[in-house]
Amino acid sequence: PRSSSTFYERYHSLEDIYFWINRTQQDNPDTVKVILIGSSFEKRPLYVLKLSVNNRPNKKAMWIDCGIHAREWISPAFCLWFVQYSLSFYQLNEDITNILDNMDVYILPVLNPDGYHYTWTTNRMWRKNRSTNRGTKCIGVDLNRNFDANWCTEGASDQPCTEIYCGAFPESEPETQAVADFLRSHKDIVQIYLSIHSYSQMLLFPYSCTLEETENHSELLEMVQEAAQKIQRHYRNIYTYGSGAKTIYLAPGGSDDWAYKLGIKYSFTFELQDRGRYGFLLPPSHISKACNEALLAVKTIALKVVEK
Ligand code: ING
Ligand code: ZN
Repeated sequence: PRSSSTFYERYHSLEDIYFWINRTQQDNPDTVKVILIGSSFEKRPLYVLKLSVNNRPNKKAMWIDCGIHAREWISPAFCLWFVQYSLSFYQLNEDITNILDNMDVYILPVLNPDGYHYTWTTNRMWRKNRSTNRGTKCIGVDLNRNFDANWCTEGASDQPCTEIYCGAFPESEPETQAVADFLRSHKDIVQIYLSIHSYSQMLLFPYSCTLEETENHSELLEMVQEAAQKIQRHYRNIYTYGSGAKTIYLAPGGSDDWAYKLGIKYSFTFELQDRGRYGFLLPPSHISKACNEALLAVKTIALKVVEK
C-alpha cells in the first residue's frame, strides 16, 4: 500500500493555509509572530510569519515570499515546508541553527491570495492577481511586472488582457504595495530577499529588467553556482543559474530587481521543479523532493551571508 503523506506533502487551499498560519503561531508563541502587512484587492489579509529564535538585538533578516503567481502551487507549499523545517530542526540541524541564531526570517506564504483562491475554485492556470482594470473586462495584473524596476519596458505588457500586464502604474496593486512598504521600512535589517516561483529549476538573481550586470554579479553567481552544485550532488537534479535577463528572458518590474535596487544586495528568484513534464501541475508526491532541493539552496545562500 502507498505510504500516507503528511500535511506538508500535500497542497492546501487558502482557507487551510490561513488556519495553518494561526495554529503555527499558537503552537510556537516564543518563536513565531504573525504580522498583517496589508490586504489583497478582494480584501484578503496578507500575513507574514516572523521566525525569531532569540532576543539578540540588531539581528539581520531574510525575507521569503511565495505564491506571487497563483498557479505555481509548489511555491506556497515551500513556504510552509520551510517554516515547519525551521521549527522542527532548530538545534538539531547545524545549518538551520546557525542561520536562525544569526537572522530572523520573514515569510509571506501567499503573496497573491485572490489568485491562489481562484486557481482552487475556477481556473487552475490563473497567474495574475484578481483586480479589475479600467475600460476592459480583462482581470488581473502580473504582480511580478508591477514593481518599480524599469517598469513596463520590454518583457512586460501594457495590455490588461495579457498574462504579463504591468498594471496602470508601479505598485498600483495592493499586494505589491504591501510588500514594497514592508521592505522599505525594514531595508536596514533585511539582507536577503528571496521570491519562490515555478517551474523550470533555475536559481536567478538581478537583473531581469536589463542585460546589465549588478555591481556584485560575480558574488551572486558564485552563491547560486554553489547551491546548484549541492543540489546536483545531494538530489541528482539539475538547476540552471544566472541573472534573470541572461538566463530566461527580459522581465521588468520584478520583485527581486526592485529589492536589489532598494539596497538588498542578496536578492534571488528561485524557480522550483520541474522542467516541464508536469509544469505547474507538479504532483503532490514530488513536493518533498522539490522543497528539500530549494531548502538546500536557501541554506547555502543564507550561510554565505551569515559568514560575512
Ligand atoms: N517566472 C518569472 C516571471 O515572472 C522572473 C521570471 C524572475 C521575472 C525574476 C522577473 C524577475 O516571468 C515565472 N515562472 O513566473
Ligand atoms: Zn512565477
